[in-house]
Amino acid sequence: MLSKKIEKLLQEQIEVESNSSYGYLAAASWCEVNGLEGAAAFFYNQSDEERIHMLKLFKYINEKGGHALVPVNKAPKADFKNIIDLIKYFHNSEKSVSSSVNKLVYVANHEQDYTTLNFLQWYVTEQHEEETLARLLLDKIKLIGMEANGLYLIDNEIAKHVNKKKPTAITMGGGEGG
Ligand code: OFO
Repeated sequence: MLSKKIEKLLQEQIEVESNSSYGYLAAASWCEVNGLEGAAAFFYNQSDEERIHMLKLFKYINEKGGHALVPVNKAPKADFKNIIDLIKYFHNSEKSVSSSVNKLVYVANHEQDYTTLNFLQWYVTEQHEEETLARLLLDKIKLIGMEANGLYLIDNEIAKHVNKKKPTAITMGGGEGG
């Protein structure tokens, strides 16, 4: 059984992951309409991954006797000044997700809920990887700069980080129906 407090925090984390998923979907769409195909593929993939993070929380809450609820999403940011602005947004978003995961870890530890603590370790590792990736991309694209063919190189650089192991709308190909 989950304590009321832990269930509430896990439910809030569902919202956080869902908002990330929609935020990255909006980012993917912005990239696509701005001719950045590599970055679009990357953010479609990120969006799918965040949805999976959300679903893991659904399963966990329900398995522990709680009731996971579908969250109401905030309208995601749809417009960006440029690709650097977008990657900054990605980095800030990951930092904020990490803080909410850390808060959950703190409370689970305090309540001696070791099952939840164990479950959360996966999120801790994931956040470390995603924050590192966001910072790496930000450093690299600042280094490349947007002059001359910079935007083309940036797009290729981001495309290298699409996680091809997991199926997404992009890697599955479009227009194949349900
Ligand atoms: Fe959910 O992995 Fe980052 O945000």
